[in-house]
Amino acid sequence: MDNSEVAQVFFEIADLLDLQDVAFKPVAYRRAARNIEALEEDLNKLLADGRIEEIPGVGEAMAKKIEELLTTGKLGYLEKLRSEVPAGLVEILRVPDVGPKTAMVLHNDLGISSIEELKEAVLGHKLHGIKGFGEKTEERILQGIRTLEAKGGRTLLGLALPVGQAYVEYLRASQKLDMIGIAGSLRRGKETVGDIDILVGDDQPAAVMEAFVSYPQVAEVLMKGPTKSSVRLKDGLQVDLRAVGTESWGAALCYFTGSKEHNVEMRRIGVQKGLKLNEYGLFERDSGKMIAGATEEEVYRALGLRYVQPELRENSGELEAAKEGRLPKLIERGDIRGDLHVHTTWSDGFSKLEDIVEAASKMGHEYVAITDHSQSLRIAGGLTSEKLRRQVDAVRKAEDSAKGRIAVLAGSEVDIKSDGSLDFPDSLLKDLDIVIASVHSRFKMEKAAMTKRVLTAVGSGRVHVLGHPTGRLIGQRAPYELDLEEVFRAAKAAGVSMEINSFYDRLDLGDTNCRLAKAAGVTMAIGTDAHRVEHLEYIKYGVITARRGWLETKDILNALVAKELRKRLGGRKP
Ligand code: DGT
Ligand code: CA
Ligand code: CA
Ligand code: ZN
Repeated sequence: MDNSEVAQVFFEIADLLDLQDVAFKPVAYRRAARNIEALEEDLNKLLADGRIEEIPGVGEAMAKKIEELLTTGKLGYLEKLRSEVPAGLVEILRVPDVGPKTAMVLHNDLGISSIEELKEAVLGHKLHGIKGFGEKTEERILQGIRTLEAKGGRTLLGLALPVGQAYVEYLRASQKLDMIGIAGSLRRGKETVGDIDILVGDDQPAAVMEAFVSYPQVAEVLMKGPTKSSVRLKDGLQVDLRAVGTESWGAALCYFTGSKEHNVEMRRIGVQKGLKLNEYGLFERDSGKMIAGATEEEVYRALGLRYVQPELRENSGELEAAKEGRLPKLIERGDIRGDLHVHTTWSDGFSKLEDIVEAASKMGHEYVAITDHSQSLRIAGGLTSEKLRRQVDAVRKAEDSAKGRIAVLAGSEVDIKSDGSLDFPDSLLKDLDIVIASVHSRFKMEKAAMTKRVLTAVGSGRVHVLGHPTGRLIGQRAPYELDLEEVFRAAKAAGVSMEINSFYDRLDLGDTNCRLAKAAGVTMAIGTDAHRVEHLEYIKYGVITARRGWLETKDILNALVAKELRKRLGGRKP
């Protein structure tokens, strides 16, 4: 067992004691757990030296428990506590606003011992009768359950990244740091993250730790140590900070970027070469001499590998590719020349067409496609044929007003109806510069029917892009039943691109499916699905997703210059 595992056990003990309404002890266990997490040294080493009781807050009784955990990997006391408290009650504590007291009342009065049962009771208004519980409490608990379900305890990339970047900028500026950056799953660009990890290279990090816990957004300091601290922000996000010596910056950045699986494979490659890799550096096994560690690049090089971009570090073939020099040259934000999916006040957007065009031009786009909804999608203000005709004129005018600064494509995000037909007649679609076809209704069709529906649209000869191809909303709505492989095959044959919808609750296609689509020879179109000017920036999340899908410039439709794009879009329309 390592330090963090022992700390986890102590946290669990504290929860279990809370549920038994034991006084004082939970606080003591939590304090000890935090101190263990903050330790510099390995507990196993402290045990060997007989120094366990030197840990602040750890007395004789706790020291014995730590020893039992380290030597046997188990703890009798924990097992006893677990047997005394109904399984599931600990889980209920994860619901925001439900503390141990509430959990015990719910259990004793209503026999509730799982989140599932709690939800049922709340929906059935069973909490009403209990003293101290009212409608408000029910509402709050239900809200809490929903939040928990939606995120699975994780936060969307698009919500976490700005928070992490602002935190890093605050530390960089106030502490004059050059070695600072985001690590963990956030650096890898995963669609959701468990927490935010920040790494600092600094030989005297005391002031950095102080500044970290003093950040105005901090709600609670979970732990503060000389090289490690951890906070919870007001919005609920947890942020971990680690500081390492400057000579270890690269090795530590590798280590704390992960993924864990990538790290394991890196260490294995090291072992084969007689080397030892950890967060402090790369060392010769026999002499202990440090041979790399100041930069990530030198760590990879010393292992005989090309540099692996963070988005690829999932142990899904990137290390073999790095060894053989066949890593992809990943698409970058700067390679993207325009946005292919934008809504305006003509349908359900909040920004005017003219403002979108202006903003897109300002951010450096060579083109922007205006793609409002089609007539069937009434709740989203879908355009009638006649209104779309008028919008095309407005788009041409907006382009003229831009005086060559930006090309404006007249398009539509046209509904794929349940029989696979498109929501506008051919005669209208053929006059548009770009057509995105999307499913927005009847999500629950069976796989065969849904696949046929989508294939009909893909094969219509009128469609350039299949919009948000799986329909999933991260943490909220599962993808619809669809044979994606068959869709990819048809798309390749018809020259239809798959969208990477960049809105951070969609990211659709996601990373894995991007990779599959590329393997099937399909190109991707990155679009923001912006509904207001500010959303245009979300293109970055589409780019990150594309990178996680191993995509290169040639795989991306909107990496083409305007002229080439027009040729490609026009070329395949009959
Ligand atoms: P998350 O936060 O669940 O989205 O995922 P990560 O990957 O950010 O994981 P996190 O925050 O627990 O740890 C950050 C990185 O630190 C992780 O990607 C790899 C490294 N790391 C953490 N714990 C371990 C460990 O026990 N073994 C190894 N090899 N690496 C670890
Ligand atoms: Ca993390
Ligand atoms: Ca972490
Ligand atoms: Zn849509």
